[in-house]
Amino acid sequence: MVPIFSKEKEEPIEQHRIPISFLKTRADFQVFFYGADKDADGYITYEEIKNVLGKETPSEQLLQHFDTDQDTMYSYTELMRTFLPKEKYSID
Ligand SMILES: [Ca+2]
Repeated sequence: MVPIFSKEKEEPIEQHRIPISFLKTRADFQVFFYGADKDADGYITYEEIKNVLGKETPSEQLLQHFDTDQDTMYSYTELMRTFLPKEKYSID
């Protein structure tokens, strides 16, 4: 018998986030993002994230789930959703 449906469950990963001890507020996040975005194009790479977060850097495999458009670059919005609780990232 060939199974029609995969048994693997899709995790609703967008509901999760990755807490970082020194990223608690939008101000913290802005310092992190603009500090990491050396060429100021609004996108940072995994390596740039790693340079700033150091040993708190999540694994590349885990972080890839938050690269919503799968372009291997992390935008401000993508990372805000990764690191901040929802009530902190509403755009005003
Ligand atoms: Ca992206």
